[in-house]
Amino acid sequence: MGRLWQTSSADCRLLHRRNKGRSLSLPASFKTVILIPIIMGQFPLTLSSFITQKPAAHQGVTGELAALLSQIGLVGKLISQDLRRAGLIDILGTTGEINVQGETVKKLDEIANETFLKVFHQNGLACALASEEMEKPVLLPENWPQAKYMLLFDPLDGSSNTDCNMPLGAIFSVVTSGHSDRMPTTDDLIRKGTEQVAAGYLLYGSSTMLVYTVGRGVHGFTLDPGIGEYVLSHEQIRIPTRGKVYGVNEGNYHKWPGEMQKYIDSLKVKDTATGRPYSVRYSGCLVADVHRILLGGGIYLYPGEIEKPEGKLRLLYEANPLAMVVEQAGGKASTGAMRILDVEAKQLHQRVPLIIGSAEDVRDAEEFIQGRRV
Ligand code: FDP
Repeated sequence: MGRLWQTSSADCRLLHRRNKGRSLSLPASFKTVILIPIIMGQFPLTLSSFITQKPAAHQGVTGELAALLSQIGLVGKLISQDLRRAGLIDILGTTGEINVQGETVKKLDEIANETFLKVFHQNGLACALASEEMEKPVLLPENWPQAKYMLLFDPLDGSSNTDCNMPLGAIFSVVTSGHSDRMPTTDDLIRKGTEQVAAGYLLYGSSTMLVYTVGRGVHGFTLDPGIGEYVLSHEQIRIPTRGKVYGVNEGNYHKWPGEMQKYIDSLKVKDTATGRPYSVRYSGCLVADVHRILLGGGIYLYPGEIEKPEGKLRLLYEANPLAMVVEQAGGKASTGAMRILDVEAKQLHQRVPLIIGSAEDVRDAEEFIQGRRV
């Protein structure tokens, strides 16, 4: 099968001509998944073939970075397999532990974290790993200096959705170690969003998707379970400049500053020019909510609160990678006061307010939050 994926479209046409009129003794699934797209001229582009066949979209991407992205894909395959059977194999519920964020650890949080660690221990592609689930990063001196990349991730985003079969995700950010003369330390992982070399997410929804950017646009791949490969389904995603949807946990309304309340109130007022009132869509999974907005436009907010101005979401492995993806698709990501990617990172598990989505919607929100609009 590996060879067949490398077949050029000319080869495919030849294959089709040769077999015209003859019935192929191949399983039905093989014909549907592989031959029909070939014959119809829609040869599916897998993740690895996309990276090699679209050099313009991947300029500066080294072989190791391409391999790293495909290993994130492997993590996605392994975790989605667990998620599909989660209700049957006693991996739902909590472990009884509390993580570094003060949150209850779900069994699936632990499994997802372990999966990232095992895959990246084994492949030797990263010299440091940091995760939402671990107070301190895992440094891998055995991989250094060959591996220059460091990976930061939220292994299972939207954990409150685990027990009710709702969407989940994982978010990742890739930075280079920055020093060729010494092994990186924890401090080397604490970097500004603008220093990311790649970022993206896995979405476990009705299908599993890998969406990433290496700083030259955003591409989305859907896992085809029939062939176990990620196939290009969304090339060069562009976010609409304005949407009709907002996503926010409105149960927190009375905890927000007045300016934030006014912005959310404004979204409910009829206005034909901007398409208001907007609809609310909030799943409790940041990846799923941002993915919807990336494709259809609109705004996602997890704002700061009067008692907790830093908000809930983490800068290094949630806000920064999603900000890079959304900006690369033509959108904006802001704290309300400044661009997310310019926020000075001071701590590994630093929190930050996040307002992300269509450029015009984020601009409106900033104007309200900064008191320039009432
Ligand atoms: P969770 O803690 O459940 O893993 O990562 C934080 C996050 O999920 C986001 O995925 C989600 O959007 C948000 O928290 C949900 O928080 P609220 O329950 O406070 O709305």
